[in-house]
Amino acid sequence: MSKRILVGVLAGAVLLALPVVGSADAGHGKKMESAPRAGGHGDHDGHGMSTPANSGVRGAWSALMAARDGISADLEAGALNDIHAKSGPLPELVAGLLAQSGDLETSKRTRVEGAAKQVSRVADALHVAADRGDAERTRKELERLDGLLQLIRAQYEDGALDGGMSGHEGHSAAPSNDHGAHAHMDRPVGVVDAASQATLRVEVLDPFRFQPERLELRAGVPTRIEVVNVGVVEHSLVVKTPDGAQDWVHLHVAPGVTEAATYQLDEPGTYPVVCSVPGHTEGGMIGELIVLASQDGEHSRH
Ligand SMILES: [Cu+2]
Repeated sequence: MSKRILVGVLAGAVLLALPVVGSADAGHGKKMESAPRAGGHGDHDGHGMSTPANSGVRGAWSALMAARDGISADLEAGALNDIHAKSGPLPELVAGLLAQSGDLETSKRTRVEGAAKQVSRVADALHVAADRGDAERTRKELERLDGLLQLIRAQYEDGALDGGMSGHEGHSAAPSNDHGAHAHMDRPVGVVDAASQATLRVEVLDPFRFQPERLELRAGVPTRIEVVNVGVVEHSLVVKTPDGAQDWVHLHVAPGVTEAATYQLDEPGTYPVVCSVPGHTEGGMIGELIVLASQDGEHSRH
């Protein structure tokens, strides 16, 4: 454990040095040349480390994960006082990742930039909650952070950030929502035990899309909704009740998995569909569900 933190600290040192070198090229010529060596600890200034050329994003990512893991460890240990100092650098760490991500295609870069803004907000909320000694709130904010980190991670090629050694869930530092907001989910109120009379199939895919985005079902008709996750991160399909108080439809789907349930919705109208995984709605993962008016008399005639 402490070894990983040490690695994270070292990676962080590399990370802090590199963007300065990069910006020197872009703007002020040689002005910044001496900056990376500030501090006078010349005994490991980077030249002795065997860092492969492509380690930039990995180093930045592992520094980010080390910070995230540190916050999680403090939370588990009840050391909320220590979280303030660790949440502060999160936005810089994401900025550092972006600084190393010159190869990223524009649309993916835009998503990482969008997530970076939200990381800043979550970092603030994290330390406010921790300073207040509110462990429950701190945990919620950490879940939001994990959602954003997953969103960021999904923009990179498989293994580009952490080697992808043993599949998507393999890395111990990978953010996970498994024991998070979804574990204590109530049964969606639209679920019925009746036999389905229709089927609606929806794919959820990266980056952050429902396919199709517009769903239709008939009011009063038990309809099986199947959600197929063809992406590499977890997703969900959620429709709130018209008063917004409860989940009408909620299917949470791990990568590569299909989840289904039979729903009966009785109130015609158009309702927003969202993915409840933190950060995904903001990433553009939205759709709509149209509940069509029932056809009165049809059952008795046919
Ligand atoms: Cu999603």
